[in-house]
Amino acid sequence: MTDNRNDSILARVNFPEDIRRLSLAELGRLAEEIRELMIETVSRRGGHLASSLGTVELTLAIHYVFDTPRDRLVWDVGHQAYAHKIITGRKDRFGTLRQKGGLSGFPKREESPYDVFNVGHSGTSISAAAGMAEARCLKGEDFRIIAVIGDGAISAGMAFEGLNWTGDRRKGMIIILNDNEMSISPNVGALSSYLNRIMTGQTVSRIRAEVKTFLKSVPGIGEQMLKFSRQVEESLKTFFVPGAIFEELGFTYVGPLEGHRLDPLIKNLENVRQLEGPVLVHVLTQKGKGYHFAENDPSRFHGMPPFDIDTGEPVNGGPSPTPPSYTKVFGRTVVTLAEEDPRIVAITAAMSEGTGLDQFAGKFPNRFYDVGMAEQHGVTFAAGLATQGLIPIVAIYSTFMQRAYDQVIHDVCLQNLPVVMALDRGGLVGADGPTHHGLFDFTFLRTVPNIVVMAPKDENELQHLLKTAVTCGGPASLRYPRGAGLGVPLDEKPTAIPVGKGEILMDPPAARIALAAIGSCVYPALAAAERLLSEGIPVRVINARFVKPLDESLLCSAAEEIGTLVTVEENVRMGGFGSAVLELLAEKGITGVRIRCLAIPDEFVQHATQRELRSFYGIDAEGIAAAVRQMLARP
Ligand SMILES: Cc1ncc(C[n+]2csc(CCOP(=O)(O)OP(=O)(O)O)c2C)c(N)n1
Repeated sequence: MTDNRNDSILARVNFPEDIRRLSLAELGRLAEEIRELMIETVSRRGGHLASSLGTVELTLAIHYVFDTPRDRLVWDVGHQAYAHKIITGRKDRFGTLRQKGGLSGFPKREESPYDVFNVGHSGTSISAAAGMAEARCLKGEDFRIIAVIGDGAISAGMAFEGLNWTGDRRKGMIIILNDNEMSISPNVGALSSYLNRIMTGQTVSRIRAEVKTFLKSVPGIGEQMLKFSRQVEESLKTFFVPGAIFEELGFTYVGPLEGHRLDPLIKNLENVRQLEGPVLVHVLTQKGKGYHFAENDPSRFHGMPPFDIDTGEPVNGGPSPTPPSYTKVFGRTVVTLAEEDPRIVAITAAMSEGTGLDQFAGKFPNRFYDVGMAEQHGVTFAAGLATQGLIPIVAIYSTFMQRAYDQVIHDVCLQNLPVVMALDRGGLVGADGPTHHGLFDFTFLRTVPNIVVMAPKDENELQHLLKTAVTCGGPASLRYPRGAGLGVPLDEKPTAIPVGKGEILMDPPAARIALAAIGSCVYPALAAAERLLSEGIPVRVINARFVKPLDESLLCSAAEEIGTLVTVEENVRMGGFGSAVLELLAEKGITGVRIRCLAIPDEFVQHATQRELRSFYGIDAEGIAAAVRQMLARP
């Protein structure tokens, strides 16, 4: 490994103070060695490679110039912070990246004093840094604050809110805009186009051309003024400055700087370090820099499963071609439904591949909207579309839908608009950890009037519930898990299932217990029931399908007939499906029923594989069977 070579620079580097002793040439070599370590590790462990490859020099330059951790370095999203981890005391543990008990894939305060703010969702860095700036002032302290935000993340509403505040408060703070023109896919939006014009120098040239045309058009004195303006062009520089938009908001704009040239980057940051007030440093980087497969296909290498370094192709542990993932089946079904119904439109918040909407985008470009990393805008935008008779499907990961909760309540449900919320990555997502698990959506959605809340047991039912969602005439949410489907046969045509209708999947005579499961827990419940039956314990298995409205008669009759009920879900226990069943039984006055709710307890779930986590929380077949045995063993 790089680290063990005799001439390795990385071997000598553990903390930022070590890099502050290096020459420029050594820093350059260190950057290469860090890249090698990142590529080698991510090829084994999977992770966010392309973004981290793009920020190696920037990371080195920041730690070289600033006195971290005394100076506070705040990352946005945090998927680009691998080099930061490597040079802040975690090099030796880097091989445990995203493994159970190992390093998190994101900055995490519990992990290191160099990680000053936990992160995973976008757009938080400016507000967090602004809070630190106010605290510094109140406490009479003196340190610098640097927020690093991508050109994708800065399109989040929250980032704009942070800019608006920071520019006005005028507290010293440095925002580094890491501009690689990419979100996961190529970036979208007016700000992105603006940054692109700055980068290519078009803004400066356009303003110059416009001024020239204007001066020429002034009769008589125009030509003279033009000559004069050339003479004073130096002093007019402020009018031509790129990044004027940030200057107008109260920032000193510096850039655009080349993000892979250490010498000028360091010199510029040293100058920036001396500036007062809010500063925005615009740095141009290349996503995937230094690994040609990632440079050529940065979207694919944004988040990679383990891969072969020589071919750039996923190896075992990567997504297998069969069975198709839930995401894929979702994407295909949206296309099928849209072919039948021209009112269907689809929206993503910068995740067209991740949500499977890329198929739809290719087929119906005019009915597809990528709103950027702007979930709140996406949901209200969908509501607007729905008021005009369209049926929007908003595909957003469960965890990111948390951002748009008020929009779901106030803009969609209050007006009872037919907006479909397709929540991919519902439940435990695995290695991305606590910022990314989708464990709250049953709870936060089922409390909102008008909405139908569903989860399919497999990829075939996903098709049918999606059809149910687009035909139910009001707000609907549909959540499904990360990863491959179960390989069940897929019906040719999606068919709507009556709203609120669950099903009984297994009903042996003299059942001693009823297992009511939903979504990804249905098959594990079935497997548990089969195991229990073979031990002489007959179990009724219910696929609830709907968290809201519940299939009241199915659940109440199971409780009354059998008297012992276990609910199973991949959601927090509080307020989830099990809670809904408890509320139902209480409301119906059904007493004397023994109930247990298997779900995620009141804690944040750390990173590990989905399998490890399901086992740990007792919602896999084994855990469910054990819970049933335990329940029946008690008098
Ligand atoms: C609120 C939210 N929405 C979506 C995502 C998923 N996501 C992670 S990184 C990313 C793109 C980030 O682009 P940018 O900020 O430009 O950083 P880059 O990867 O290009 O360095 C997206 C969409 C997220 N982390 N948070």
